[in-house]
Formats: sequence, C-alpha cells, structure tokens
Amino acid sequence: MNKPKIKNLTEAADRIRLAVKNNEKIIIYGDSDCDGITSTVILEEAIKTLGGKVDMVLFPNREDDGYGVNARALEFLKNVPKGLFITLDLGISNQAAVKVLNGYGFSVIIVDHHQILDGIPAAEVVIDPQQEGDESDSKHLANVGITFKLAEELLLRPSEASGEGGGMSHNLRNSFLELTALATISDMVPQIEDNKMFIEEGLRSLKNTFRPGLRAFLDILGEGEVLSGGFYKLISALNAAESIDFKNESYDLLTCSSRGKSMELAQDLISKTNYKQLKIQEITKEVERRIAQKKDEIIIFEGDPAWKLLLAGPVASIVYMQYNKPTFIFKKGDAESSGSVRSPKGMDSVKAMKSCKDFLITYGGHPQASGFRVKNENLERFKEGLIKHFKNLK
Ligand SMILES: [Mn+2]
Repeated sequence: MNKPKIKNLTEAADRIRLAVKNNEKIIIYGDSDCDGITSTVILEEAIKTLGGKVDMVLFPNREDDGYGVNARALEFLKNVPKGLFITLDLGISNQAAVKVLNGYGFSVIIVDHHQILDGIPAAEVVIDPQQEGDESDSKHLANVGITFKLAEELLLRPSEASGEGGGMSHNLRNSFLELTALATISDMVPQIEDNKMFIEEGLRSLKNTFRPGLRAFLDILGEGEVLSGGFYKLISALNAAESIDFKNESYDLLTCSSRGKSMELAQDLISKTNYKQLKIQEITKEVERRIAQKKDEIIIFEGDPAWKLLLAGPVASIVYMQYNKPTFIFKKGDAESSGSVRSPKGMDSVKAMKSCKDFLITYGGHPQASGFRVKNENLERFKEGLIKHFKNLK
C-alpha cells in the first residue's frame, strides 16, 4: 500500500495554484543555506512553469539579523504589497512572526522540516513532516526533498493559466533532481529511501546539466573531479554566500542564464569558500586550545566576539566529531550571543535546549544539528542547564 502523502502537501499546492490563478503577489522567503536556496529555486521555477510568477524572493542575513523570519524582515514586509508569503526551510518556530504577517494581511504557507517546539504557527497551510498527524514516510527529507514533492504536486494537473503541467517534463525533473541531490547531501540527512533516489538520480543528471550556474562549477572545478566525489566543493561554495539586503549570491548564480556572469559568480563563491575554510581551521584550533584544560567537562561550550556566526556550524561539526561531545560554538555579541550546535547520535540537542528554554531567546533545529540565541547574562546558566541535562542522560 502506498504511504500517505506529506500532510498538507495537496493543500499547499492548491493554495499556490489559486494564487497564480488570481494573480496574487507571491513572496518566497527561504533560508540562506544550500537547502533553503535550492528549495527557493525549485519552487519559483515550478510556479513559473504553471504560468505564474514570484514577485519577490528574500533571504535573511543570519549573521546580523538572526535565523528565520526575523525582526528586520517584518519591518521590511510592512511596506510591500500583500499576497501569498511562502517560507522554505524555516518558519516552523516563528509563531510570533507569523501572527505579525497575518496582521499585515499576508496569507502564509510554511514549508519546513525542522523540529516542532511549542506548537505550530497559525499559518494558512503548514507543511512539516515532523508535525503531528503527518503519516508520510518523509520524516528525514531535507527541505529541498519536500519542495521537490511540492513541485510534483503543483505540476500534477494542467494549469488553467498556461495549459502546462500534467506532470513534470523529463528535463525539468532532472534539473530539479540535480538541486535536490546537492542540498540533500548538504543538509546531512540520512541517505536512505527517497533521499538515496534523489542523490543517485540527481548526481547522474549533473554532468549534463542545463543550468549555467552548475555548468560553471563543473568547468572551474573540473567535471571529472566534481562527479567523482568533488561535489562537496560545489556544495560548500553554494553555502559560502552571505545574504545581504535579502539577496543571496548562490541564488543569483543558480538562476543566472548568462554563461559569462555564471563563471564570475561561481569563481567568487569558490574564493569565498576557500577563505572560509581557512577561518574555520583557525577557530577550530582556538577551540581545541581552550578545551585542552577542560577535559572533564561533558559538553563543549565556547564563544568569542571575533568569531563569525556563519562559521560556528562548520567548526562545531569538526569539533564534536573529534571529541564525541555535544558542542556549542557561538559568536558573542554586545548583549546577545548566537551559536550553532552539533551533537553525537543519541544526545538530542534540541531536547537539551528545551530543558533550558527559560534562559534562551530562541532555539531550534534537528536533534544532531541546531542553533540558539541567548542573552549574555544567561550564558553561564544556559551552560549549567545543559551540563545538568546531559549528566542526567548518562
Ligand atoms: Mn534544511
């Protein structure tokens, strides 16, 4: 028997089709990493194939403004024409922000795959395979995998606007699979079931890609090298873009139709990722120097005003694997600190932070990879709470 579809997948597709039919403004707000960016590209191209158009595509500056639908985004959205607002790879923890958006007059669709914390936002449609009542076998999809299925659902029936649809064309499907493969790998979700299929089919299609942005990477990095496992370089380049004024360079690259401009953008992203790698090594060394004196502590909890938040995740990834301890790496700001968490299997970092949520401004993510924001005056209490939580697990 077929497993049920992702909860609300059909509802979201119907609502998007209605928006296209009625010429509503459509805004996509995607996360600024490979998963969020590729999700955005796929959904926008699916909507175009339907004969519709996306009026605005926005990405948050995580470093300066915070993860998710942040205060700066709400300020900006106050003054734009209202319509359908779709979040990709974020939004499930933005209950307060969704209330504000509803108040502005937006219809909100959330498409996310992160864990549900305290209930779900009051959006018109919420897709998140982690939510209650979702009986699908899609619990371990990256957001891009969910978006791929949403695109399939959208293009299932011929569109009234364009007469197109009735299934995805072979070329469009392959093009979406290429992006889905890259972001599924990037998001480090288990490579099983649908994820395995996405990766195999997507990487197979990559060498014949029609997308100038991906072609440019193959040309610069070397096609043979990329296809024999070097796609990690490509993925880290796509993750190296920072979003400034809600724009993102990787998105620009993946949607660029000019070959010359694509080569320029790809080269720039590769330089950025090389520089980023150097910085990651520097910070990792500093963390290792500091924890050499703290061998008895059961977690790693280090921060610094000079560290970039964008690098906290990659540093935490290296350190936790080396020491097999829950690892919290943060940028210490003037009044608040923001950080990334990586945790060994069986040690749920989201649950751990939930046990200290009174000290936190926000937190969320996946059991093994998550993030947080905390007032500096609560840093010590937060750390003690975490230690207590993980000690009780033993
Ligand atoms: Mn994701």
